[in-house]
Amino acid sequence: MNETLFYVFGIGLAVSAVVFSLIALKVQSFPGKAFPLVVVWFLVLAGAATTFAVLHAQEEQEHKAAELEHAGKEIEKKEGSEPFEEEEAEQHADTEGGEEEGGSEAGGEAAGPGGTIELAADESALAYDTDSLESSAGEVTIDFTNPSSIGHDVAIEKDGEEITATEVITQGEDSATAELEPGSYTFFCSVPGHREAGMEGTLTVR
Ligand SMILES: [Cu+2]
Repeated sequence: MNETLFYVFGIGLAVSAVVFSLIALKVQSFPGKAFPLVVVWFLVLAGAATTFAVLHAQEEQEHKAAELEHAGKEIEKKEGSEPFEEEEAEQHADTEGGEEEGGSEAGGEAAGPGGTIELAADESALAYDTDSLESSAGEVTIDFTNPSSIGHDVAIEKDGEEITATEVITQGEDSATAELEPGSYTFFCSVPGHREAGMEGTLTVR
């Protein structure tokens, strides 16, 4: 609106200048007595054109300010939504990690570093030096020491099924190795009567 009025008064000003110049060229006495009127006419046109030019500039500034504000709000919206997306991504990653951990347990594969467990028999009694062993899953080796002259061994079983066992030895050492997945196993001495006498314990594989 202000832009249109600016052009109307601006063009009016230019046309007036040309028209008055032509009149002045043809009519020697012009402007003569009409001079104040011509001055007022130009002042009004110039003033109006300037006013609407300023109003138009203000309108443009307001328009730009509004655009900037709108853009700012969009940026705020985006910034506001980003943390949520990141949280979602983190939660998703956590879930995946949990699935992977669960998968290895349910998969039944002995994935892991495994390790070596030390176990010894008592020198005189029908007993081991512990009834509780622990290992990480994987290739697990049991290093068995028997300082007694009574023969002993170490066997590992799960759900009543023997997985591995050392030789029955006296005053010596032997080892047994097996791929073990996480779970609870039983270790025991297979020499008749020894397990019943107390030579057994629990091997926990994690
Ligand atoms: Cu034994």
